[in-house]
Amino acid sequence: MTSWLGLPELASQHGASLDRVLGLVHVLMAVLFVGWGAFFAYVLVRFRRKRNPVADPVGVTSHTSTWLEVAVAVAEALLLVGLSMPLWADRVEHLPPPGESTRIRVVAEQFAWNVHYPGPDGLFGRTDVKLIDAQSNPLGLDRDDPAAKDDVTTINQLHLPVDRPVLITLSSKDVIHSFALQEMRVKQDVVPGVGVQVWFVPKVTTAEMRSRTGNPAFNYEISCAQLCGLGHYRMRGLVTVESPDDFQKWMDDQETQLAPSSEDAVWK
Ligand SMILES: [Cu+2]
Repeated sequence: MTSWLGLPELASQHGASLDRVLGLVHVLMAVLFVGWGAFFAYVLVRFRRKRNPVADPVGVTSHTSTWLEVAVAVAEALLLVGLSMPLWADRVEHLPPPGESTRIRVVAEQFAWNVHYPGPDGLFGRTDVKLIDAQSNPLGLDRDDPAAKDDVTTINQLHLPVDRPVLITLSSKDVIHSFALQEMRVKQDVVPGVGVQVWFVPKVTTAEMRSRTGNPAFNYEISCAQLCGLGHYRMRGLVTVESPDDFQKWMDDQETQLAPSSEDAVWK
C-alpha cells in the first residue's frame, strides 16, 4: 500500500517507523503552512489602512503568538528528540551481528556498483588497487589469496535473501556517490576513503512485490542519489530479493562459474 505521501512501496523492516516520522513531519508542516497562511490573511484584513489610518507604536499586546511559537518549538523538539534521534541511533548503533547477516561489500565507481560477496568461507578476499582492471577485475580482487578463491563478484547485480539482515560496507573508487534503495528506505552517501556500513532487513521478495503492485515487470533497483558525473543517470543496479533457497541456488551457480572449467582441466 502506497502511503498518502506517495512514497515507493515499503519492503524493509525499519521502513515503517521511518515513514511514520516522515508523515508526522509533513503533518506539522501542513498545520504550520495553513496556520501561518490564515494568520497572514487575517492580518492583512484586520490591520488594513482604512481601519488604521494612524500607525500604532505599541502593536500587539496579547501573548497568544508567543505561546503558539512555544507550542511549535515543543512539537518540533518531540519529533526530533522523541522520534528521529532514537530511530537514527537504532540504525547506526545496533548493527546486526555479522554472523547472522548477509555481508556484502559494495564499491561504487563512475558509473557502476561493484558487488563483492565473501563466498561460503565468509571471508572477503584481499583487494589491491594495483590489481584493478576496469574490464576484468574492477574490484582489484587478489584471486591468489585463499580467502578470495570463493568470493563472488558482480556488477550492478545485488541478490539478497528475504527476512535476514543485510550488512553492506560501502566504499567508492572515485567521487561521492549515494547508495539508494527506495523500497528499503535506505540512502547512504558513499565517500571515497571511508567504509560506511548500512543495514536493513528486506521483508518482501521481488516476486511478492510483483503481485502486490500488479506489475509483472517490477524490480528493486539501486540508484545513485548523488549527482556524480555525466553518466550518473545510468548508475543503476538490479536488486533481486528472493527466498533463502533461491538465494543459495544463485550463489551456487556463481560458485560453479568460478570453478575451473573442464576445458582448463584438460590442458593442465
Ligand atoms: Cu554515482
